[in-house]
Amino acid sequence: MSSAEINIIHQSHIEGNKTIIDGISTPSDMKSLSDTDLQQLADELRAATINAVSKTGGHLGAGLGVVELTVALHAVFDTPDDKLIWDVGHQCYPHKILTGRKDRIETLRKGGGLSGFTKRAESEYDPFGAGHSSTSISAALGMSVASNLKGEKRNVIAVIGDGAMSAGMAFEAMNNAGAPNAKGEKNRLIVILNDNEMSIAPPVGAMSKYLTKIVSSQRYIGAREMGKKIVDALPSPIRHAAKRAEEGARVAIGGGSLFEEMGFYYIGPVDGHDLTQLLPILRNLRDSEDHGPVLIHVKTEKGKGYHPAENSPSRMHGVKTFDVKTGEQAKSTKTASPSYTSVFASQLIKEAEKDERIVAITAAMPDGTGLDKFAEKFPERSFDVGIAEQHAVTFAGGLAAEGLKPFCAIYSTFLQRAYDQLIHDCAVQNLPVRFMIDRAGLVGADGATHAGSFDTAYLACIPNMVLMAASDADELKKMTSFAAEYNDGPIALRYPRGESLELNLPASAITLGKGRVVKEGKDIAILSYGTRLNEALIAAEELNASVADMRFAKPLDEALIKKLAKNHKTLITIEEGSKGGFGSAVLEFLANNDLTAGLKIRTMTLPDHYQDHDSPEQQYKDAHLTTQDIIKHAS
Ligand SMILES: Cc1ncc(C[n+]2csc(CCOP(=O)(O)OP(=O)(O)O)c2C)c(N)n1
Repeated sequence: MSSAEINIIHQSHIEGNKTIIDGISTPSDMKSLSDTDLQQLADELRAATINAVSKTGGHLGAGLGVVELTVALHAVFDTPDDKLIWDVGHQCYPHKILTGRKDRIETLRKGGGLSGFTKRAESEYDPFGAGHSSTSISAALGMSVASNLKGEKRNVIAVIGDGAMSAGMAFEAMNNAGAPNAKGEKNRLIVILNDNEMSIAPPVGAMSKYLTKIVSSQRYIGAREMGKKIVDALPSPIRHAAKRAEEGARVAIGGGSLFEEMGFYYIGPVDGHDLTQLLPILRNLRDSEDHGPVLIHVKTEKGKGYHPAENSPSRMHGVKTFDVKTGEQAKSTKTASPSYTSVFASQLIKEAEKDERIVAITAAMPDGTGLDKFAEKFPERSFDVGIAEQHAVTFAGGLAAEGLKPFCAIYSTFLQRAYDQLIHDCAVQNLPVRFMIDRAGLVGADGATHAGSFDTAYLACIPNMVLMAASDADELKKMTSFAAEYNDGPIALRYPRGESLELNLPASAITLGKGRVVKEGKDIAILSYGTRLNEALIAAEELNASVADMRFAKPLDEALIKKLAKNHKTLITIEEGSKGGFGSAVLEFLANNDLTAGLKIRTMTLPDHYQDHDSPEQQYKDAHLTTQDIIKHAS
């Protein structure tokens, strides 16, 4: 669809011409539509999605790729009684439009508005919340088993991308789903593999190659036609003879055999933009009584139907607001300073130029972590392992065990997934893996599932770990450099999302476990760990307080804490992290060393609840981490 066509559809909507989408409040309104109407609905849904995201920003390409699939699934199945689970949830905007949220779609990712992912609290049509990838098959299997145990009959459908399919969890779930239960039966489950040959970046690894091979095999295309005829001709429910016939065709060409071997009934590849293929297959599955786990391999194109997104799927994966006609995204008005991500990446490149043992690892986020720049410079020393954080960390452990200096750059929220690998494979063996923890702290519009709240708390309790947090761009450079030098065990460095600050504080070298006093004052001392140093300094002007940039949460600068406790009446710790992190460590040290007598102590952390998506400014206010909040805590 060209931009002009999108505008025509959108314009006719604005001008009050009757469109089909106007009549759809929930999927039940789609049941009376003919297949031709459903095609028209898909075109309108695509235009509505593009127009909404052009105003809100957010995930674009993934949603456009599943417009027809979304229409087909809601037309055929009886949601919300049938359960539809979108993996990651970033492709669910068209689903939201069809499931009672059309009128609020332009509030996406804004404070008080719709979430950018699926969310149980938001709608009964979102039976399982997401944000992190590769959870859908496990959740769907759980729901399918629960239905069986409760004696209820329903369809449970997981839609998972080819990128998400590369993660260990997806395989664990398929391994479980493909095996018979205690009664010797397999659970009814439909997995739709949405293969658009893209993750955020081009997908990596053998799985991706395997899927490409299935789709591109000449022999298979012939068989696909045959498969389609058979599927079209299938009586409902699917009969064993027909099943065997189709299976024969599929086994002969080998397509999908990996899934077959895992106990799934493989159907595909199917053109995911062709309703004449999708609808009969889904209807047959819905009507068949006796199917176990089925995998439908659907081939789609990311950004489908919108040329700027088709041409640049990586750039249009997540977008700012944009001009529908040109696809041009909004530029920030002020002169932007470099992001913390790019400050880290540039420094790492400098370090790697000096030390050839430095290697870098990303789990499917080369752009997001800045390691795409590193890969341009050092392709052989750079590793994108796919959406596989657990593997990334243990792989880094292996590299470190052989004397290399791995920098494993993973967002705080995604590192949660590799917790055991971090302890068992790195820390217990004291292997010097460098964890570069991007997006540490609040993340604005991405909301609770993506907030980097917990890393300090979940890392500070691990023996052998060293934890640092950067308070500005200069500190991030120095700490990256320090991490490159430090070779005595695992070390983590946290830094936030967004544009970097330059606080222009006097130069001071980084020493293991040492903080620095950046302002001398009286009575009140603010101990800042990481990003809130600027707010602490502004508050300290008004309070005439001392400020320490503590730099390390582990090992703590005990001498400095002791000195500050002795010379002040009030100690305030502040960090952009959950309870149980830096502030707790300081409190524990003070209590265990009888340093609390006569001292007023306050710990400022993120709140003990999940913060929804909002502007960063509002999130800081809601978290009570602003300058004014520091002043209030002092009184
Ligand atoms: C555990 C985890 N790691 C990384 C991400 C970041 N992420 C969001 S979408 C995405 C790509 C998903 O690719 P795919 O499953 O193929 O879906 P597509 O966007 O192509 O539709 C990634 C890596 C995530 N959401 N969860």
